[in-house]
Amino acid sequence: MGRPAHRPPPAARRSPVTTRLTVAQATVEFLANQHVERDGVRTKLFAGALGIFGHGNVAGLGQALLQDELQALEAGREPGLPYVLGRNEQAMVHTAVAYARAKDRLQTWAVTASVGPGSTNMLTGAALATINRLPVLLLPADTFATRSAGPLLQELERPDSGDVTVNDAFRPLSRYFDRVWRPEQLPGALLGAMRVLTDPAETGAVTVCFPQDVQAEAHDWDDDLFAERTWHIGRPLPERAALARAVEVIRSAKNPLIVAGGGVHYSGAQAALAALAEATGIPVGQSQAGKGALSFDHPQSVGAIGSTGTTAANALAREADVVIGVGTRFQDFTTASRTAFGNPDARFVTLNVAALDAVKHSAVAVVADAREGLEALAEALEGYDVGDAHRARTAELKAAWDATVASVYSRDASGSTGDLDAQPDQNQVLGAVNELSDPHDVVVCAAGSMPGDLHKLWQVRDAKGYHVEYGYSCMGYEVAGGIGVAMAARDAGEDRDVFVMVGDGSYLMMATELVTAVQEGVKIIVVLVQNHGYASIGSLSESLGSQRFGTRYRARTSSGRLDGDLLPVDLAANAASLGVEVVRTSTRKELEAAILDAKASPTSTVIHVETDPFVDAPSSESWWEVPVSEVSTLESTQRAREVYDQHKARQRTFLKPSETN
Ligand SMILES: Cc1ncc(C[n+]2csc(CCOP(=O)(O)OP(=O)(O)O)c2C)c(N)n1
Ligand SMILES: [Mg+2]
Repeated sequence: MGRPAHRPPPAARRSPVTTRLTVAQATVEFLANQHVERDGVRTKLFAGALGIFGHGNVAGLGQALLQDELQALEAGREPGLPYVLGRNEQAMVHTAVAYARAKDRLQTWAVTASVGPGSTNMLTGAALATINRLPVLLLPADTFATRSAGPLLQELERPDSGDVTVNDAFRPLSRYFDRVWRPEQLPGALLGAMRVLTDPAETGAVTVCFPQDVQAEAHDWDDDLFAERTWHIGRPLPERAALARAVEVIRSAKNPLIVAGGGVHYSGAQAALAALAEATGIPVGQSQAGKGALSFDHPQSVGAIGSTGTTAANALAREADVVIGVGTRFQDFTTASRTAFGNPDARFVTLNVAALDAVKHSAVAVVADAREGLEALAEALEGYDVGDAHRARTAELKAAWDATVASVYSRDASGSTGDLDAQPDQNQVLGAVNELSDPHDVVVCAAGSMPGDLHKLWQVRDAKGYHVEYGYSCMGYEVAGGIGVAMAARDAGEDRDVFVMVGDGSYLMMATELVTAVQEGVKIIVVLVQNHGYASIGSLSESLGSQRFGTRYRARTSSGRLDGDLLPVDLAANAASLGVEVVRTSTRKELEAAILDAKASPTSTVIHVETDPFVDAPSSESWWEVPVSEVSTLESTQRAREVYDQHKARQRTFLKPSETN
């Protein structure tokens, strides 16, 4: 008798081939087999796993990573998920995120931490990743799913709930959050995590929590879970009608300005941006994440924009009738707290892969990949030109700013360098590093006074040459992030020195990863700027009438205040104790020699520079909103409030729809 046609033949109903592994072993095996592809180039999604072990992951994921490493050694191949030991969980996330940024979000790391404080140490890193739209996979350990021995060491007990753990704090910071209570949930959790990590519009911190008993539990896994899998990173095309709306607004512009953000880099859209700017003459200002989208000497590049912008970009922003955002979040530093764009009738056209960003400021939104969008715009704008007058104005403003940079870098019009035996101020420190580094070297920074100064002054000559984390501006990112950038360059076979610019405050917050750099043989050059406290917050405090209160590292005196001598702190000795080369410099000549020596050295160096904290960078002719006390007994505060009110009056709402303007 024949088999009914609708019944599949027996072979297709075969039971799946399974392998018995722990949840942790299966996770490592799965992650090792994930790949990404964009523009025909395919790479592994995970460069490896950063981790610190403790109870919660030492026996689960720790055992799985050990097994992976030993099996690879035996087989004479690379581990599926190479393991790197970090020193602080927050720092490990910074390293992973910096790596992902340097790799244009095409590769990242998994980060494993022990239960409790090891895991919650990663919260700051999670926020940083999500805010900067950079992918990282966090694997916090969690309390027992079985609750067999609760409460555990480091377990949060709540009288109102039995299923909340400290890891629930990751939920608002993560773009995807899951917890694997049972082995059967693992495939869905991992696939969901990969989808978000590799989606350009959704990416950020992705958190999958692993209860420690579940990590060690065995299960028969369908082998298809471990098949090589490729996640294709999309380049969404602009919708035709949206493009037409954008083109109509841009064609009406007399003096438009482009604001380039990090999305230009992540999309690899630098050449498309340059082509559009050249063809139309539209000048390009850059956010912190977007800096380097055009080389500093490109005729249409007017450098940094906003609170820490150049006078060139900010003058053009004040006058612009159409502002074209490309891959930018329009954060307050970029918009000078919504005072940068001075024309009350300014209209916005925003190209962004994320709808969240594309619609900001009531823009005519084009939701698309930056490269695809720019190429489509260039084609549709054929024949449009800003005209000779606007091109000449751009060139004139740009030349004036370049002269300002040359003068604060201490190179006057005759090329004279000034007194090289003097103590450098911070502008001269940046100038020395800028001029003595190679074009393809990378400068890394995150918090303090240097990010703003770098944004204004640094002359970027290579698209990957500028890496300032200013979404979260997190003190402590610098050294850890520098290691991520250096590892990314190493893995890409690129010869780049990485200059980590770090203030004494940030250094004290987290210099721990210098040890990791030594362990891994990763070379970074740390320029440690010693100004005995918070120059940035000190000058902000002064401008707000708060008299630099609590911003100097000074001894407490009998007056009860922190106004005594400088503290007997020796950060150079501290760095040397962590195993790196250290050079102390107190003059510009010594600094320049140290930079060249550090470049020539194969290992990491910390260059300790004493600087004058009271020499500021040149003005941006801009503002940043930090509210000042409305009432106060202090005259300094009252005066600052008056200035605040004047600026505040210039702030715009951007509620007017650009389309109907
Ligand atoms: C983790 C963290 N804490 C606090 C701040 C607020 N903050 C921003 S800059 C700064 C001081 C930085 O001091 P330092 O690294 O010495 O740089 P400087 O201001 O002297 O250039 C502080 C406290 C921050 N950005 N990140
Ligand atoms: Mg300082």
